[in-house]
Amino acid sequence: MKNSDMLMHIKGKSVFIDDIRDIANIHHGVIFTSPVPKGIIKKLDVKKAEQADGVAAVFTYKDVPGENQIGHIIQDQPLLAEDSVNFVGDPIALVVAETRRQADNALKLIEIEIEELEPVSDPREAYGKGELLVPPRLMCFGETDEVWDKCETIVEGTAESGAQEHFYLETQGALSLPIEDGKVKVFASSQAPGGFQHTIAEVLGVPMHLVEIDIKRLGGAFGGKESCATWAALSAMAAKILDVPVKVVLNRKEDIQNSPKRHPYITDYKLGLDSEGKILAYEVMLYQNSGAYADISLPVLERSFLHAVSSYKIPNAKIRTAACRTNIVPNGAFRGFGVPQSVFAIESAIFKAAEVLGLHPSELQKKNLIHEADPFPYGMAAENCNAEKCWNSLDSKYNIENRIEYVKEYNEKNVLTKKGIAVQPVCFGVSFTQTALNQAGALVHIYTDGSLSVSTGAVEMGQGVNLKIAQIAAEELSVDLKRIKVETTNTTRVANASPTAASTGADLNGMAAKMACSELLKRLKKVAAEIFSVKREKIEIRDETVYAGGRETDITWEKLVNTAYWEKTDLSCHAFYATPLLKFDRDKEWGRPFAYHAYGTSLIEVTLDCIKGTYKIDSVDLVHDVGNSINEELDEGQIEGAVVQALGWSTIENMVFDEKGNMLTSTNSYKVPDIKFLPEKFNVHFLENAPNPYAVSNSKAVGEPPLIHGCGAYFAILNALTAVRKDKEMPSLPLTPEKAFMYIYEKE
Ligand code: LUZ
Ligand code: MOS
Repeated sequence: MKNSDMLMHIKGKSVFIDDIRDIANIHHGVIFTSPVPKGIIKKLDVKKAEQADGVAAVFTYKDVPGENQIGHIIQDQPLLAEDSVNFVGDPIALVVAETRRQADNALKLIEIEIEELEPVSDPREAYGKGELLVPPRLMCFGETDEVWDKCETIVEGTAESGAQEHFYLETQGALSLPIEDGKVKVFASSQAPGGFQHTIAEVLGVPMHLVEIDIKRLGGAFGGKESCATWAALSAMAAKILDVPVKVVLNRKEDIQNSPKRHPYITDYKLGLDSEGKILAYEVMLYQNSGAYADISLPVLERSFLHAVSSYKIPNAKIRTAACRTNIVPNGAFRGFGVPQSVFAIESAIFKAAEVLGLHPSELQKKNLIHEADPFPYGMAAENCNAEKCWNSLDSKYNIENRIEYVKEYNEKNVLTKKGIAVQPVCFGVSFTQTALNQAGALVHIYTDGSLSVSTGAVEMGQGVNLKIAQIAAEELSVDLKRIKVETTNTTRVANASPTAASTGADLNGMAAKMACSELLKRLKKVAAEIFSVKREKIEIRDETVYAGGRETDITWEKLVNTAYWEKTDLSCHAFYATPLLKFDRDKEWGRPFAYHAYGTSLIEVTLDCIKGTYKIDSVDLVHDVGNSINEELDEGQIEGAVVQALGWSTIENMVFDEKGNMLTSTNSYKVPDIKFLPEKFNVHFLENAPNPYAVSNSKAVGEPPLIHGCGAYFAILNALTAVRKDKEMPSLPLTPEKAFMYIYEKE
């Protein structure tokens, strides 16, 4: 079953924000941003810009009608800078003109004087200066301090990972229309209709009902459109004040420089094992480079915190986190949401321990996998634990030991090239860690011709959530998929929607849609029961036909719907779903933050060119746990896409900042995996017979969990590098060909 938008995408007929053009009097906004990482604004003069050709207005913070604030977790981020700037790209003014080019030209006429202050770009340095968003968090599980004496092997080290750019095809943007009576309608490229509506209403100083957000689809998001409402808020503000439609769409360079990235982390770890290779204790400190403002950094860090032990059973753990404020772009959500950084830390520790013990890391990984009923450090026990099932399934298909043996033999025989191999287990908790966000609404209409319209809070961003929701609705009602239209995501139809995030889009909104359909089905059955004078329980609807007492009748779906209408039946239904059982106590760092976990195991093999330091990813073989898949083609696509995104993060996607925090990376220097970079062999298998009782249709969330597989690429390359020499410290991630080259050649 193909993604319903696919044909339109290919023909170029799908509509994204910047495709909406034929609106009378549309104006274009361009943002004037800070050229320095940190400073005090001494003078700002926009007069010349205001008088430039085609310019309708130049807005500064003084023009903001409501609150000049977009921080939604910590109120620390002005929409437009007042007296200080805190990163290169911090918005200072908005120029609105009749064309984008005129706005660009006027931008150059803005005069500014800034007194530069000493910026911080390193999270450890920020930590030292007390520049923290909130006090550090600490989770203690077991008796970590007491068991170090009992450990046979102890390794310590630092793992450092870099930023990542989302590189969605559609850049950030919004188009706002003034509607009568002070209302604005905002078409936004946003994962968070409810959140953006809230922020924009505050910025405009109006009640939320005067802001309508409407979202057709996004050209990719990956978390990058989950939190920061800057662009939508600016377009809404300009539209409201000028009473004209205003579009603010970033070009690629602006998008890379000014929008949130995946957080760079520095992590200090200590791992202790007994004589059998069982992990006894783990201690880790995660320094998050949060950037200049809080954005959604704290939930990201909380997810890192909760995934510190990844897929492993660790009886004693001490986990610490610090959200460090620096002067780089405020970082935010990115598929995986803090988990990859935590996984990188513990896998680095395991890799190091394996080196000390002269083993392949997979021996330690396998020995320490989490099992059924083992507790995570936050108290929740692994339930329906598929960690070992995934490992064994992969092993039965690819014989992990043989593959490692083959690599060893290859490396004994070859000097110019070396192979490397890594196993990457996956264990990913599904649910928003802010428990209350695990809620969703759906509104379903049945029209008198039997066609249906489904609205939910889910945002389609290419992941196919609309198709999954349509499938769920069609199955619940036993009607043809073609009868169902999934509508735009609109705040007037579904209110207070959580962002489509945390991999929960289909879980939450699919369940709400199912519940609404189930209620409608009940009403229709009541009508049928009256026609045939039987009890409602005797009625069944199968493939658009009514069965009464097990017998087929001549009442079709269309006939039934029509009859129901004339019987004055309500053919619209709203339903609400909130994930049950969740609770988490942040004082004790204890509870059940997740509805369930998704598991997987992968095997990644690479070949390293020992002369050039370049490498090739030869193969990725993996087993991943999607429960009962709602749509296998979509799930396979999500798994492949997520894996490739993490292959990029681990290897070639290198965001470079100078020591002041200036981003040196732009469009021409940021390399994402292309088709040639992809592994020649890429085998994706679903874990079989693994229904999940905790989500709709026994499925499992698939958006983020499989991303973790790709982190194994770093360790596969490192495995090859250690076949060249063993006297070097682990390089930071991404392990670019440059770093591999230096690893091979650099004198100690
Ligand atoms: N967003 C969020 C997320 O607000 N909370 C989460 O726990 C989360 N997890 C993954 C991705 N986005
Ligand atoms: Mo969020 S990283 O969009 O799930």
